[in-house]
Amino acid sequence: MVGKITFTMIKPDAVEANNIGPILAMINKAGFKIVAMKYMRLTKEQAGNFYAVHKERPFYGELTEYMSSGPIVAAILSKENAVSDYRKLIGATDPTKAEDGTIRKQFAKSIAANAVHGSDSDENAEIESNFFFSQLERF
Ligand code: IDP
Ligand code: MG
Repeated sequence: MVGKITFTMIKPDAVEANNIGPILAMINKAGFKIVAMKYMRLTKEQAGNFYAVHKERPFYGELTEYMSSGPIVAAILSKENAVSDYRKLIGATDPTKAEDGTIRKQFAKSIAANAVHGSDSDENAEIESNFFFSQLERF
């Protein structure tokens, strides 16, 4: 499976703005299949564990506060070159720098509330998928 999956979250800003449906439509249209999916709210502690790699960054507190501020959709997606193709589909972290046609260009509100998460490597796609889903929850 290495190279074939990535992990995503539809973040609280996009859920609040009723953009779950349009974002899932873009994901499917780009050729990704949904392997696993759940609708849930992270505690601040869980968000802190998920983003532990960013612990030393100045925005860590803001990020974990924000990611636990409302429900999210977590999902595992599959496709050839899933990680890099999904990073292209979501666009730059800062939506003002994201290209036209990307999810963040269309739906992100700010650099923090930027609509979606996408794994940055095959290794992290595995780690992040395992953080949210058991084998029994994958199809
Ligand atoms: P990525 O989501 O594009 O991979 P990362 O650098 O891994 O970007 O940062 C993780 C998340 O932290 C971003 O998606 C965004 O929500 C938040 N973030 C990144 N940089 C900033 C910042 O400068 N201010 C506030 N939040 C930020
Ligand atoms: Mg990242």
